[in-house]
Amino acid sequence: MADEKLPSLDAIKDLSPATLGDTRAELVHVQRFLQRFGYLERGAYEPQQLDKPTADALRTYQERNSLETTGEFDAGTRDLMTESRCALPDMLDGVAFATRCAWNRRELTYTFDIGTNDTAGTTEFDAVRRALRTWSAAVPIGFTEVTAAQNPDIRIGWRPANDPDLSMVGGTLAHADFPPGCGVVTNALPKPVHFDDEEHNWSAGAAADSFDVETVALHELGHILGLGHSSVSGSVMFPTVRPNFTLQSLTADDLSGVRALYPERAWQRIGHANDVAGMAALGSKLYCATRGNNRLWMRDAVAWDVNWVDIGHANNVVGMTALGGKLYCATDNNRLWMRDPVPWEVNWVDIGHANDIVAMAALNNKLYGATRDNNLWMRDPVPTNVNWIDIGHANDVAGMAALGSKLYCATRDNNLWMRDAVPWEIDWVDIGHANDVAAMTALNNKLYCATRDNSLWMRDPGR
Ligand SMILES: [Ca+2]
Ligand SMILES: [Ca+2]
Ligand SMILES: [Ca+2]
Ligand SMILES: [Zn+2]
Ligand SMILES: [Zn+2]
Repeated sequence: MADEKLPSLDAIKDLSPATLGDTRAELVHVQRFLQRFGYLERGAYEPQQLDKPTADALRTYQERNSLETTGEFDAGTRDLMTESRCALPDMLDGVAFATRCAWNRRELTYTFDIGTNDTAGTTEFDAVRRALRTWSAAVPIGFTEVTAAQNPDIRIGWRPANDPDLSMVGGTLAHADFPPGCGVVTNALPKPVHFDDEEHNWSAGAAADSFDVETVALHELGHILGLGHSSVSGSVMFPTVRPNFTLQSLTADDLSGVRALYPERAWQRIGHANDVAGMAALGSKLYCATRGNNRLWMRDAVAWDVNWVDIGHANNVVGMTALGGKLYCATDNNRLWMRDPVPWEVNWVDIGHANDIVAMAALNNKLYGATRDNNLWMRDPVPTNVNWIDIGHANDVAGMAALGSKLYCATRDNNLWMRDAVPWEIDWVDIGHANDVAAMTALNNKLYCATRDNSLWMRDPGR
């Protein structure tokens, strides 16, 4: 993006009103402002004169920013133009845009480089981390902090005003860029989130003559996710910001924009599954145990309704999973059982205890169980009685599955959660909804669940 001919906001501030046909040297700064932020095409106007193209650009600027659309340089226009703002344009190629494009993945990484001495210690980084959490709480996007050596997607730091990738000289405070494929600063990674440390004071919270890091970071991270500037005054994505001010939560306008870019993954109904007490998946097959009649069933893991085939008994099941060519189930008498997944009746073998299980999953040679007392446990899938190890919490679980390196669970409050399958306590992240789940499993990069209304569903894993 060309940075020559930066507007002087001081020159704009001192400029008296101008109307169509007026010619004054300082008007060139108004024209440079309009050009810099996408309202006026380079070379398409007479410098220093409020000509027709300049009047049209003023009108567009006024309309977008809820000002009276006079097409003149008036006091209201002057006041807004001289407010501090984001360095990214409002329009591109003369076109206003609410969103640019989305990332083609939903797990992003970031790193910090240089902080600012305006704030104590690294409190500015904490403020940016809070802004990241605000966005990831609103849409199924995850941000993980990594080191600069780990190829981060986003690199965050403070810069001189004359920032080499996009100048922030003058009233512009910060800039970011749009996702790969629709960038205006760079299409390489990492994408920048840069704050001008030279010309502005930064603070954590509202402070006189200072800009709140979290407020500005929230705005810039909106660009990183693909949002453009909003014309809704008071929204996070509105391009201007005042000192001594905070806006640390998303408005309805911001939410509708970002949710259009990153919709929640939907469950697709793929058939029936009546009265399910436990579900597992192995090879290309789904297995389920049914409650009332204590039977075990098998069907193909295909995306349409097919019949379940009865392959034996499965009495009083409270949780089921499959691993390494075996089916496992926990029963309401606190026992754990194993059998081959063959399509005929065989006996289940008792391989130990499994107390108060509500759901089971299996991954990478480990069995996982969630219990009624809201704990999560892990044990080896050996045919002997071994101890389960407590690896954290799992509250109010209705169904559990494992896939890749992740555990998934559906809870009785109809949410779907994900965490790493690591042998220690970590938080579950909310990745959407899963209504009325009776049992859940996973296979070949899909999650499956049976619901209490006897339907079988499938969706993509992850956020
Ligand atoms: Ca600092
Ligand atoms: Ca600046
Ligand atoms: Ca500073
Ligand atoms: Zn911006
Ligand atoms: Zn930069």
